[in-house]
Amino acid sequence: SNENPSKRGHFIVIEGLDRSGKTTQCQMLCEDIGGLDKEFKYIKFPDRITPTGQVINAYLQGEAEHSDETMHLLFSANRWEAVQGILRDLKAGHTIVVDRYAFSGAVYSAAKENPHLSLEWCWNPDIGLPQPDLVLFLDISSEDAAKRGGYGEERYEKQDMQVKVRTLFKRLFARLPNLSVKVIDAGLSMEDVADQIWQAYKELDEAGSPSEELQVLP
Ligand code: NYM
Repeated sequence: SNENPSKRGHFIVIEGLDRSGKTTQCQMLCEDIGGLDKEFKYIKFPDRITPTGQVINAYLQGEAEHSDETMHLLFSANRWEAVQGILRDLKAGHTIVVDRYAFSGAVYSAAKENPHLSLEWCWNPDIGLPQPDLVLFLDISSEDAAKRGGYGEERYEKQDMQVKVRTLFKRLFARLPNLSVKVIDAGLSMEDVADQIWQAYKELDEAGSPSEELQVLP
């Protein structure tokens, strides 16, 4: 139970390419946090349930066509509509583990063959979203990711796209020097990746509670 209920929860994001093991690692991290008797919430973007999420889901599954710009802004809106809930939960002392966030949002769109979608343009609509206390980037080469039973059938799940996405993730993180990013080799075993994530979580937790006032994405 929470020793000091006035302290806000941690805001943790797990990012990575498709097939990097993000979702499994989010689940393992949540279980471990729950095992410490701490309250947590798991969020995944895109949230395919909301009205924007349903449009996104149809698009990803190839059932609907929309312009690249429209889709980009819908992915961003899908995060903006979650902000109040995130702030409320953090304030209530719950740690939030997020599966993909604004970083995926910027790099997947910027990886498209569309000169209008520069990394800068793609980052802009997410400026002002709550900034995570910690980003865990599960880094895996697209070759190793592809070996894991191959990509799925959704849009973007192609090797040439994944190569660009990986490069863009690194470029984006380099542009955000005040963001706490930990790069984890996702080519390691599931247990080893989970250990490194747990280590990073404990460092964050032991560093004392994060500043009460959440920063926003610059
Ligand atoms: N994706 C995800 C984007 O293109 N923009 C975004 O803002 C987000 C959050 O959606 N291939 C892409 C990355 C994935 C796809 O994500 C679905 P997931 O985690 O496979 O459900």
